[in-house]
Amino acid sequence: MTRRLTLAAAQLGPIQKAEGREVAVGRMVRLMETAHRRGAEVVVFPELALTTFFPRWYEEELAAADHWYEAALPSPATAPLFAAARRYGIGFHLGYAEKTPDGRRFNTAAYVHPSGEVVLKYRKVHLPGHQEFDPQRRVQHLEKRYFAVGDLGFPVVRAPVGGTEANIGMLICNDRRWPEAWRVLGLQQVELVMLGYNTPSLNMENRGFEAHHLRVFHSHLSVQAGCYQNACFAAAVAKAGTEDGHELFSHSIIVNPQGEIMAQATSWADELILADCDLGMCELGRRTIFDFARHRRPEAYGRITGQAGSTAPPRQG
Ligand code: CDT
Repeated sequence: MTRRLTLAAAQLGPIQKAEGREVAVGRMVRLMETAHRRGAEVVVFPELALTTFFPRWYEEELAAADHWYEAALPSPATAPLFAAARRYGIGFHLGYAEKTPDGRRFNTAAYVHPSGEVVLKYRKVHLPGHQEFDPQRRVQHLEKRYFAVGDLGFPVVRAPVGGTEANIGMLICNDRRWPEAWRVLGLQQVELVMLGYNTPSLNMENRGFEAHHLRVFHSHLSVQAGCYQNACFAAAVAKAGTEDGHELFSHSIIVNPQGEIMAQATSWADELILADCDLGMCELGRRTIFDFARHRRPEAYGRITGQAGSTAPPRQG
């Protein structure tokens, strides 16, 4: 069955530390207007889209970082996005830092229907980086300091998107590198994965050389494999460019259930890419090579949930 959706990935260029949310939100509203003119029904914005990638900045006291978080959605700062969604009849995905009323902090994404209803919320599970200041690193990556591990699992909901309905799910940045996360979505027949990222162009850990061109390759490899192996579409959307001297790569993509790239950003700035997605394409993989009910062997996968770290096999002889 043909179910068409015109999907837009709204890549953002850099947001500097000194820039307020109104700068980012103004740029995002302009992207939504362009998306509307070009016929998009859903717009996907990146991870932590409202501010600079603040986990690169160390604060001794967590409270000193509170100004990076949203206490509610919509908040006064994000209200113009909700108004634009209503005006243009477009649903949008937004990545943001969430502080709950009871003081917990999450790296969160929400999908908002044009009516303003938050239809789906996801809190990032795979938090990369470290908790304490690391003097060995060239740039800090303090997600484990600023966020708790997401407590919502990997939810999928059937939601109205554009003129149709789709099974939608989300991953956030580092999650895209973990096949387990994709498979939990695939087991719920996800059809569209919305995914934002902030990924440094260079490995900043200073623990060995990683060829620079492989950074983008690994990102695309993960998203294309995730889509193919779980028979779904994805919009993987960057915040890109140089934020206060620190470079994030771009290369946002929309991928189909065959793992093919349908559209790719070419700049390191605000840029809209679109693809016409036939959600019916998800059925082929789901009914054939990735018919999970026929072919999966969960009885052989115990280690996947039984242990986190790898262990070496015992020595023979
Ligand atoms: N934001 C985010 O998750 N970025 C990570 C960078 C890893 S380096 C600590 C990523 O996987 O792209």
